[in-house]
Amino acid sequence: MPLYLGLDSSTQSLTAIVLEAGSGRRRVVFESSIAFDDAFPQYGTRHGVLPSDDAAMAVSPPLMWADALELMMDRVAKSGVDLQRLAAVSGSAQQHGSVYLSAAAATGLASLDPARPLADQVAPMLARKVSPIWMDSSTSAECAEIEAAVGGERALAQHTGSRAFERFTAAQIRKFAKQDPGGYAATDRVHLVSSFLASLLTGAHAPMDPGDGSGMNLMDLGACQWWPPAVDSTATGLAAKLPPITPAAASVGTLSPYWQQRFGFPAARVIAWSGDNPCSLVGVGLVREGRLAISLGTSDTVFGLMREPRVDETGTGHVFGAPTGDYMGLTCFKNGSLARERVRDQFRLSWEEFSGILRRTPAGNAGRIMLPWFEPEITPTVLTPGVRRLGFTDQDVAANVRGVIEAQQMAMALHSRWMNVKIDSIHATGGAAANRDILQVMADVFGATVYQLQVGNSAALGAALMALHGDAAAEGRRLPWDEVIKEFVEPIADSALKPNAEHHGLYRDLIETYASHERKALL
Ligand code: XUL
Repeated sequence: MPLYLGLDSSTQSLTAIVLEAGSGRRRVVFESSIAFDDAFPQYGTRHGVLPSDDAAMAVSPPLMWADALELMMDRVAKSGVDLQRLAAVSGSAQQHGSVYLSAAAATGLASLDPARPLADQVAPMLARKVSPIWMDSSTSAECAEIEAAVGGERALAQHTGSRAFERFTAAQIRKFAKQDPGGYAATDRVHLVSSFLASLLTGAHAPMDPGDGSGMNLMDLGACQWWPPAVDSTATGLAAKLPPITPAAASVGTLSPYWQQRFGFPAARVIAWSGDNPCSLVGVGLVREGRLAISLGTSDTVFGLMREPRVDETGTGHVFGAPTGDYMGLTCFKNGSLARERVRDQFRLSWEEFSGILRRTPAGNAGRIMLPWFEPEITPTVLTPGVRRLGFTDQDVAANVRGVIEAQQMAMALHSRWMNVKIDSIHATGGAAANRDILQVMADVFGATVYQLQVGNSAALGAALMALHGDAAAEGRRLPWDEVIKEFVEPIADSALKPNAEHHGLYRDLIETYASHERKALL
């Protein structure tokens, strides 16, 4: 019975899931995570990011991701799973982050020495030591320049699925080319985190998939190819530095001799990696239109599958490619776990105490509203952070706990209206989805039934399921996505949280108040 490995390189950790899938048996046989800060203190990251005095800057060391990949492959090899049954590997990575490789990479990747650690051999291939990641918001000038050059934000959004966003790769590449022309000239290939890690597995430059490619402001959504006006407006000579785009979940090679000789892996197929949100779409079972998923992680994201690429007229959301070959709408909020943890830590609460407060306090927080911008925010764009508390102080424990949770849920409901998805149910995922008191607020705000999923690591699970789908496709078998996810993506029995009609009515009004405070705060 074949095995499928899914990896997820997120902001803070690398997770692996191995699935066994054959006739009559489908189950997870291995699951493990490595937290970057703990496993690799030598890089000095905090929550996976290098500390910076500038709140707008966020970069991470790509060598740390290579180190984690090697450590995880070692763990998988030693886990007791029968490696020879491993048919395919795929992966997920935090979106938008870019890795800059020099011309040395083409030969370097193909000749990795199995006697030596990976990161030591990747170091000489880097044209830039750090990778700007999705938390970076330092590129407003570049966003404006790119939009102006392609004919405005609408033109960019119509073609690439998003207006220019600070964290999207085009603006990041442009900033690098402006600030370090030498480093940019020495760059032979710009990878995303996903295609970089896939390249390390195959021992050759891997292509990108449309799901992650659409997080760059460079890809034409309809054609799933680079859009020349955006590419040419971003930086000189960029077209020659971008990898090709491959269809979603296509086979891009096999595990290179490095992995075979160093850890005893077979030449398993490597299926194109994608971004964590496209992977989560599959990992939470959104292979059909009509449901919404909400991931409560480092970032909070709300997303749904779309058959057609409907672009957000309000300019807050994104349209990405989906692993199924469809599209997905997504809105991303930076103040996710970090904001929840800030409130919890300020009052020295345990999560149990935090939940207890949610249970004891009335829905609607007596009309009090928080704008939870502890960090610079992506949706709406808030470059200078600052929490606004309307009707309470920063010392009021109960008002702050309820305030942050209600604010996050109302912001998600408000800024996902553009997707026009009829929401009857929500699949909740990510670390904080374990907290049923937070999910009850979600159900009440959205007026929809919320389900918890069995697997917390939806992006890694999605990647393993992409490996399963891609492997079948490469062998000429068309496996419908409903079949792919069967038994792996089931909501937890009895996990359904139904909305309270009275509370929902209250939130319907409060959202309009929230929206008007948000508008005023942004003036
Ligand atoms: C999505 C986004 C984040 C990252 C987090 O646009 O920026 O969700 O993908 O990993």
